[in-house]
Amino acid sequence: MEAVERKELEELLSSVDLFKAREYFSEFEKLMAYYRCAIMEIETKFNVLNEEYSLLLDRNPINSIKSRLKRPMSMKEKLERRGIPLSVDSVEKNLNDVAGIRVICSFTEDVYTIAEAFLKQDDITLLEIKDYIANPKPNGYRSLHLIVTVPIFLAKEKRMMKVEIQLRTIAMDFWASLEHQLRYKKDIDFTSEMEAELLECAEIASELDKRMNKLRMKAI
Ligand code: 0O2
Repeated sequence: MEAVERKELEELLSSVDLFKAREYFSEFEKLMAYYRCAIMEIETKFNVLNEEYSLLLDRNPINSIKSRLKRPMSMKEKLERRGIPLSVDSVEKNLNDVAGIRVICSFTEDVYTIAEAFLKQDDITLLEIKDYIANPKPNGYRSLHLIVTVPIFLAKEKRMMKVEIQLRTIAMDFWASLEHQLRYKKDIDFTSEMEAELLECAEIASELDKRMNKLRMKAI
């Protein structure tokens, strides 16, 4: 656990009974360790697919993979927003994105090829799919979102863990990363002109994906 996360968690627990707090803390740490294991399992699956497809295609369909555990404060905010009581059990039951993996692909077609091959694996169960590439969000956000369960094998048990996977192209990731930075920068007033410009940028990024794909087709 990183120092900032530990500090936030300690802050969260400072208001409750100390004995209980210690108990919650160790339960929470255990759950986070399970999520880290799930991230390792899923990352390996995408790395394996990238190896195989790079032989087939003579190029890497996956450009990079990033992963993160949701910060304790974000978990608390999300549960509170939905009016769900804060507990270790409710984190596991109600949050789908505690473990998050982002798979950045070279071309739009790669997103679907990799997602399809991944979802065919018999230990993966698809809980939810949101195709924001076929149906972009009104602000221009594009990505393919999957919520899946993956088993992790512990010393004495097998546990099914939920993981959120976001697959997108380099251009989609460029837009989403910068949009996220701008949106969450506290000293920036997000005006409707900025919204409109961001939407235009998302369309330019999408056009770039299409043109790069055309070039790829010519190069085959
Ligand atoms: P963070 O910090 O990335 O974790 P749900 O999570 O299912 O309860 P929702 O809104 O239905 O809520 O989920 P959705 O639409 O699948 O989006 C979840 C995540 O997708 C977000 O997580 C972002 O990572 C990403 N995302 C969705 N919309 C946008 C967008 O407009 N811009 C950017 N940059 N990212 C987006 P979090 O928890 O919001 O943030």
